[in-house]
Amino acid sequence: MQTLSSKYGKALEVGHLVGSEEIFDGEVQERRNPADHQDLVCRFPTASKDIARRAAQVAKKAFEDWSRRPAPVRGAVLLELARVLTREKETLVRLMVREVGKTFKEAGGDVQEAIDTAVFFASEGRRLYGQTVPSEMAHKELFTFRRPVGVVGMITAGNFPIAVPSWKLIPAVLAGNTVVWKPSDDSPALSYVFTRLFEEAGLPPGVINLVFGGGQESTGQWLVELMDEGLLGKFAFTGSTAVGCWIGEVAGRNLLRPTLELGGKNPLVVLRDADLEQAVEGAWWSSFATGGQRCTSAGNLIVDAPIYEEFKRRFLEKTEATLVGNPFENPKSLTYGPFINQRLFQRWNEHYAWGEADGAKLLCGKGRIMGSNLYPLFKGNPDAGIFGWPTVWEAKPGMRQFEQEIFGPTINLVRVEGIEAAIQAANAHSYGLSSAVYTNRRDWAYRFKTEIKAGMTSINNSTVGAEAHLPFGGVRGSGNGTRESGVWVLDEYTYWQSVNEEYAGKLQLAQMDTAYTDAKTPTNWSELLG
Ligand code: UN1
Repeated sequence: MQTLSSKYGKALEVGHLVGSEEIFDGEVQERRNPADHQDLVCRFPTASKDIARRAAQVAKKAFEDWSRRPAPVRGAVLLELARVLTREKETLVRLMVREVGKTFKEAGGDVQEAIDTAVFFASEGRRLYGQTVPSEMAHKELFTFRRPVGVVGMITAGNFPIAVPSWKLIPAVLAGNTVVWKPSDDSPALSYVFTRLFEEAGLPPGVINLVFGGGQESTGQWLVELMDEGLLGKFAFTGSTAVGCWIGEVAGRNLLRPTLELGGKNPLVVLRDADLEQAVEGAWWSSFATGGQRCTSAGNLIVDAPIYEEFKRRFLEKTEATLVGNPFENPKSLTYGPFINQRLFQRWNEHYAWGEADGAKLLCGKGRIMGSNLYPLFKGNPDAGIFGWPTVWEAKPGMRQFEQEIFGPTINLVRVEGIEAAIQAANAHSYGLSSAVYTNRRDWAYRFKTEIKAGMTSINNSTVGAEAHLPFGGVRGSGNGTRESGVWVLDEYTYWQSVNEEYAGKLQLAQMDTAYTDAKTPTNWSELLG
């Protein structure tokens, strides 16, 4: 690694980390601060298929030793990781603000989520429980053990550049696996530093290998294809539904179970009895936190008719007070910063044309914020990066913007009449990640949580806000039912081995040699009792 000076701090020049080697091979790309393109953050190479393959081979070799270390010893590395992450939290936060354009507050949450995950799994190394199971025969004992699955290929997105990789890397290594990780090309510097911090915490070389590059027809695709070469025992992916489906196909033909955390179009429902102040606050945060670039961001606000106009008035008032700008130069006040990348901006920008063509009504928002299209509450130089107006529509089920995920600051208000119609609208898309309802009626909350098709549901809270020890994941187009975080994720990084031990000194056959007791001649109870 080398450092160069840049506008808001140092830029890193890094290579792939394979075993104890840093490899600089491959076409070099640059990552620039999305809020200010003059600020170079990282130069990083693109790994060829050969490098990805070599990383998998190194990981396979490292597995031999790492998987044999006792789980509490592996867990101790994670306790140390929690310490080094805590020590470096501020540095990581500053780097995250520069590299992906989050606000300081949200970057702090992102790093804290990794610390929490490390703390949780450090002690999980002292559990990683299996069961003792009674045998149907004497002098025989049965047990279950969790065993690691081998080398895990991972691809992660750049919107949660530390938290989401930590959900995968930490449980994977705790369970004794080794990893080849291809992070988003939006967050190479953070991924590099994160991997180095694992090493510093005592993780042996080769347990986590880092390869940089793009997705399609680049390192990501080549890494996925290593499943066909028998080099991976598992794949874990956070990203789009289309790519997730393809990874699922490759994994399926190799009989591997992938972890797939995919898109969302998360509904937030506000019913007529809701506390409106709370609902407006939660809806606004769900819509505009991270500039709408979370997979848990709200997609549609579904509002009950009797309170619709009042909610709309208050929501627009709150939206119009949203502060947007360059987070690095405005450490305290902003709601959101720039688009993480050009691709997300293009999709968001395109939805203005969808809205117009599909007959949605634009209530607030004027596309890209620029010097020539200034948003009144913008802070900084809008032309230095790519920023979007907070955008609010009135839309209906069936419209593209109602159904399709759009990463960016935009939200639809959808008017419905009553709980029945609200739940129907909340399910009228193909995803199922998170969901929320604002109501004080327990029966409505109950109906919502039982009838909504989503992996995560909030009652009187926003659509975002996962915690490190609660399962995270979706259903339908949002994933394949796998879960991250908490004890549940261990099922994704281990398989169950059943063991039976024979102490009888002879072969005892289950079912055939089992000494079941004989039933007696039946008594006719109805005749006896008359
Ligand atoms: C994501 O957007 O991929 O609950 C993850 C949340 C965050 C994690 C989001 N803690 O919104």
